[in-house]
Amino acid sequence: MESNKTPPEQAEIRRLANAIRGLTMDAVQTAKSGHPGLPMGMADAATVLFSRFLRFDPTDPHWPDRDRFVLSAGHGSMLLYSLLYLLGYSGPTLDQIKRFRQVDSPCAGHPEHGHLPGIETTTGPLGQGISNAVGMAMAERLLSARFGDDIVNHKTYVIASDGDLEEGISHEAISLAGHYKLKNLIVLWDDNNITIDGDRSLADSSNTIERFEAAGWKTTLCDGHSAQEVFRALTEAQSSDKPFLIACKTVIGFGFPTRAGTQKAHSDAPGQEEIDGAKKTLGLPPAAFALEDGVLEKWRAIGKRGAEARAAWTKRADASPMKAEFAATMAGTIPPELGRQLGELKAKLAAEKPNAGTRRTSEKALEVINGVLKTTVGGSADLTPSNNTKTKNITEIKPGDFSGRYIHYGIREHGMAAAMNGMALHGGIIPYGGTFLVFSDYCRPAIRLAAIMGIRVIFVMTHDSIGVGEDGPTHQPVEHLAALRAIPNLLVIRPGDAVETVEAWELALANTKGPTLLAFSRQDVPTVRSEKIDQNMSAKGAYEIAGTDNAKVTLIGTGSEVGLAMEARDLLNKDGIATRVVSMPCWSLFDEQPAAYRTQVLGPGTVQVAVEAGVRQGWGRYTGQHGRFVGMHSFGASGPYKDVYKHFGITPQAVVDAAKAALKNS
Ligand SMILES: Cc1ncc(C[n+]2csc(CCOP(=O)(O)OP(=O)(O)O)c2C)c(N)n1
Repeated sequence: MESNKTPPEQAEIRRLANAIRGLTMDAVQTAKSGHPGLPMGMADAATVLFSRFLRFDPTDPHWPDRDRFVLSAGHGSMLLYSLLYLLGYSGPTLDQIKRFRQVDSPCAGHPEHGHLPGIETTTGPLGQGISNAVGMAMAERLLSARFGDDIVNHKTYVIASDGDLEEGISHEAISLAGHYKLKNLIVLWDDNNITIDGDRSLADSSNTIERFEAAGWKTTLCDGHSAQEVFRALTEAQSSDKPFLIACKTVIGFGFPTRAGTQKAHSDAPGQEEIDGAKKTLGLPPAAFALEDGVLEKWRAIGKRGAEARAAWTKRADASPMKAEFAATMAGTIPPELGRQLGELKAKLAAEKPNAGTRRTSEKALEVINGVLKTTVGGSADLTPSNNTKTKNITEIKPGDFSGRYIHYGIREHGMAAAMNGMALHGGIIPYGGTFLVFSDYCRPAIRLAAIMGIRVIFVMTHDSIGVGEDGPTHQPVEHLAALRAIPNLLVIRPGDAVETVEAWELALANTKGPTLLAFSRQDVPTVRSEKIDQNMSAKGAYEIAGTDNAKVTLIGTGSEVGLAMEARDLLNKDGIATRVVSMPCWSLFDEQPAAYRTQVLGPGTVQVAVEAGVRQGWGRYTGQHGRFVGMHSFGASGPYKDVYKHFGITPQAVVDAAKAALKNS
């Protein structure tokens, strides 16, 4: 077994790395698509990392104290697939590698979390992986502070490309990591000077080393093809008191006779001639997918390196008095006690009937949640007093001090969202973080990835409509709810009052299969659910909140417009038009209900009028042919929020008029 202390021999590392190169070339050629350049360029550095430093055990890929490895440049996916195969993970098999990029293979175009053990996160959109890694490193520090170094003490390694570092999100991630002194984060930058269009100098002349240092990182340079140099750099990184960047000078497509060092190596099948030439230079057997004799055995032996460390860890963890707590933390279980306490809060709110912004009730719910759970880690992108995300019972995380549970993300919405994904992927943390709903656009790529991966991340988005008021159209979300509802596997919940707000939090915590976005109002809303009901009524997505016999009209509202619908109902009832109100906090949960339930809620034989201070898109399916929509048809306007509502005709009277018009036409 190779130890970390054994400096690598160049010839040996090259021989091992060439196996990655061979598999990559053949897989890309067979698929007639893919990206050989990065795996061939970074094969040597990755081999040093995996054979000397990375702590992992293919027989237990979910070992909680393993080092995390993130291939941020997901286009180089064959690097990861080759490594997982060579190291002896349960997948991919060689056959699956031969079917790289085919629908029946887990070796997807870009690494997909959940397709294979060892893929710690889904990457492909550049910049996301390195930003997830910041969250993973943060999660490790937080759990280490709670459970001790004996149980949690590992590193997060990243391979990042020029593209990763040119993306704006990398700025947010790098400065976050530097600020919080995430010393366990080590980035290997594939410094190959090549992007798709050509030389990096076409579009970028920034000094990457100085950029990282300015953000509070330590850095070093190395020849990414020199085993000794990479070993030296990684050794230096082990004892750093800051996050660490290793700039690995490499040649893209190392080994290709004509494409190496050029943008032609970046992607696409290189052609058989190029492959034959590369195999000859590298000393690889000419047959497709063939490895040099003895190389697979060598790699498999490397795959066994971590077994001892894992066994020792298991012994320590088993003997720890915190064993059960650690297991429950990593499993992310929610104790029944929380349900009981949230039930009490619901009952209290139903009795007290507060007239308050749902963001404020959200804080009340969070206070209960943070009191019972130790796994929640909150934060905000510099809108803490507005998002109401910091409860009194949790303290702030400070640079180098991870005893707290609240992160000041700074004005870094995108970095925050991606870091939250990283924390959820790491395990042991339920992250929630806030900004204004209008800035969900700044988080969207990370929200989308959370939805693809199916991870529990809770986005707290307050100021959820023109109810923002004076800040005006730039700050008033209009199309955002529609745009967010378009993301598959994202629960978008817009609770209508205090009681539904508690229910929304319950649903978000219970949703372990994907992210949840909670949209909360800035402005005060009345409590409509004043009856004590133990059941989580929001769980079905929509329900009748106010009924009547022989209804002619069904008003459907979400969020702050539920109260408005209730006012309209009073007016209609006064006019002798029997009207019921449906609260619809979550479309996608409603869509999952049996047809009979949906029909009954939407009110067969009534006309439907939906009211939401957002755009109409999508509402047609609930309001039907004769139904109406009262909402926004343009961007908002600056003014006191009540005036803005009036200005855009989102009023109880407008709803009444719409209902009467709909009845006339039906
Ligand atoms: C957000 C995002 N934009 C664009 C792309 C398309 N793309 C894939 S790789 C790449 C850049 C290639 O340059 P580099 O990152 O240096 O990788 P290398 O050529 O060294 O493999 C681009 C623009 C992407 N994957 N993600």
